[in-house]
Amino acid sequence: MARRASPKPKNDAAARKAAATQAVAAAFPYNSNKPAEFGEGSARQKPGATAKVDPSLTDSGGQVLTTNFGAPIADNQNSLKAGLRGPALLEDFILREKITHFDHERIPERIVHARGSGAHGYFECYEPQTKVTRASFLSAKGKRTPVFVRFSTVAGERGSADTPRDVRGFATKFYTDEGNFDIVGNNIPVFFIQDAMKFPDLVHAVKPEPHNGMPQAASAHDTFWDFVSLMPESTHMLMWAMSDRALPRNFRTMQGFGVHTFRLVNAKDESRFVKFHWNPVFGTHSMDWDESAKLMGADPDFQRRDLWESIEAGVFPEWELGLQVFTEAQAEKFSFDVLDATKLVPEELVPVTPVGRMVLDRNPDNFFAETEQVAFGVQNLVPGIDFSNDPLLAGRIHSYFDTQLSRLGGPNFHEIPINAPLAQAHNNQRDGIGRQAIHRGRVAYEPNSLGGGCPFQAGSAGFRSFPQPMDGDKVRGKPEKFADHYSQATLFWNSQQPYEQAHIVRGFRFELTKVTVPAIRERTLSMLRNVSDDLAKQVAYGLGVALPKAMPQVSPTPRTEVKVSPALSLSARPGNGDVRGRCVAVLVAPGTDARSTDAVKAALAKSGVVVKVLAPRLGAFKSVGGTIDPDSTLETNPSVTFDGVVIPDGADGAEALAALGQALEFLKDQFRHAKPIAGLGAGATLLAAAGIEEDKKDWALASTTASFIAALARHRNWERQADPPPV
Ligand code: HDE
Repeated sequence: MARRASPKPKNDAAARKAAATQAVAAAFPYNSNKPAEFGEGSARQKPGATAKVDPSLTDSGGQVLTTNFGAPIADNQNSLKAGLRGPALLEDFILREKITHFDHERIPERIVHARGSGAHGYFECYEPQTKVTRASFLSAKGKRTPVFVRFSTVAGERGSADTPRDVRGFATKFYTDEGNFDIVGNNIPVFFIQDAMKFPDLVHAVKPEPHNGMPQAASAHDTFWDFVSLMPESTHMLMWAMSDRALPRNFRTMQGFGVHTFRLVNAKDESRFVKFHWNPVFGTHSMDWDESAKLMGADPDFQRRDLWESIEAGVFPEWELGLQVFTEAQAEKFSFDVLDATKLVPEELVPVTPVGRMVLDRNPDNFFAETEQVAFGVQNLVPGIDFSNDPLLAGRIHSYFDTQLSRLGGPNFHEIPINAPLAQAHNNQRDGIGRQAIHRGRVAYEPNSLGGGCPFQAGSAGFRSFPQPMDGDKVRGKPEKFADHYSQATLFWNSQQPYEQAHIVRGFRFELTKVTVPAIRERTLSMLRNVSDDLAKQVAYGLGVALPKAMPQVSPTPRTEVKVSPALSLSARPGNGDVRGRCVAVLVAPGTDARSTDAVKAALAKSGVVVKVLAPRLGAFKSVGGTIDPDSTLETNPSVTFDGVVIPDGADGAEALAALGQALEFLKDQFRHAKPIAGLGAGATLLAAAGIEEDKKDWALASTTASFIAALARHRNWERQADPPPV
């Protein structure tokens, strides 16, 4: 049918239409079709010398808006309609493309470790480790390898908070010149279970209960404790999970562990066992439970923010990679089985040798593209590193690749830029959803003559599995030493400082109080009796129950060659005294001495501390000795987000703050959470108003800026804490 010419509009209708079009344009002044003068992101695309450079980095600075297929878009505000007030048209491919893409923006979250944050950086080898491994990234002094690290909680969903009581994931991808090597570790060196067969049960037990979807990101509920109290092998891990290890202050002051025993293989094909350790240069630093609970409301992104802001501020998180290397003959003699992931190798038996350092110096450009799409896998090995027969590890070798097939939508996720190896991959795998590589030529098989035999096998330079001799029947079962569930739990308990033991007791008490079924509490207590009667008694007292009989044991004789291992206490790693990146509040009010405020700000800033001056309200005010211009308010900045607090001199300022409940609460929390507090001159009177008594033995109650900074370097004075807290 011939297209009918539209009737010429009457003059008054045409004028109305033009006016309406103008009105629409005026409502969207930013609807410009001029190129932008600058583009966000361009300043951030400065990968460090050793950082992995992604060829697909996209910067829209100065670019025109287009469809996904490159057609320039004239109007990004209005859908196509039949008349200004008429129906939208199906023909609007621009609208449909935009909405369709939006509809599919989410991918499934990780079944565990859903909430995480990552950063780029590099690993630098100290000395060649060629005696024990032929891994290329450990082969030369000063050799740098780009890395991407993702830290995570385990139980919470992607939108949950950063600071629940939980294990933290610590996954590192090394983009080595021989392919990617991943250490997919945790911040605790042991695990809940010994065999991958139990992993889905463990995760189902800890996740929100299926009938009501609660609680989020918490192990303090019946199903978790029901499961673990029926699985005595989890006792050792429970000791760690109830300790301050599960409450790290931030990622950069957390240890990391490969957990399983792996193998190192050298060029002569000699093999040794190895355990991987990450030790933070800033030292270890954990939180109080009350503090972490308050932080979940005050700033659910607390640890993510700390990582991001530290890197932006140039305070680069740093760890040393340490190896515990031992032979198979040594392992035979240990009282425990090195294939059992509920056991660690005490450092007294095998010392940790530092072999390199890792520095995180660049934030991701795009959270989804990098942190969300990164796919770690224990199966990503390079020549010179191999598996042990740990049955938990065996399940993981399958699980990571498998889960990523569905999470990232198909078998080509290795081509997503954050996952792609530095060196180009060459093999005869082809096609599949989302294929990026354009393979040239007609050969996709091996052997071939048409392609000159390429790509060809690497032979002895390639990855070769260590030819470990095998014997034994095909069975489902466990080796004998796996049956000792308590010796190392007791070793952990005996290696803690008294305040750490008190925190463990409180952890168990808190979680088991939330458990509603008395039999589950009782079963857990009977397990704890096998660790320490002292521990079990203290927990039972808090729960108001009598001590049950100890749980029967398969191997009741404690087996351990080490009675106390100081390295198991967080106090073993105070750090290097560096206070850079620590956050300190300076509380002021009209009457606070402006000179004292300026002096303390300057001294803290000089040490690299992030200072925030907090007042009852915003706006500069005239005070004693000058003007004070606060950075923010007490109302907006809860105490838990700071590492310490200073009250500058000035009697009237202290008095004004003492009349303010927020200021008193602020100080009480700082005190309760064992943080450094300084009352300078008359500022000290505010401490008394908050019920904080002068105590000469409390080294973290400072009266000068210098002693405050020294206390900050020591993190916290846990000795100060009383149970129940006095304030
Ligand atoms: Fe994982 N684990 N895991 N895990 N795990 C996953 O992989 C699994 C275990 C760890 O930031 C999943 O890509 C099984 C121990 C980290 O992306 C999944 C078993 C340790 C991360 C998986 C374990 C870990 C994961 C979920 C028992 C410490 C986050 C999404 C056999 C050594 C990595 C994914 C990241 C993630 C399986 C036990 C560490 C389902 C089957 C032990 C740090 O594949």
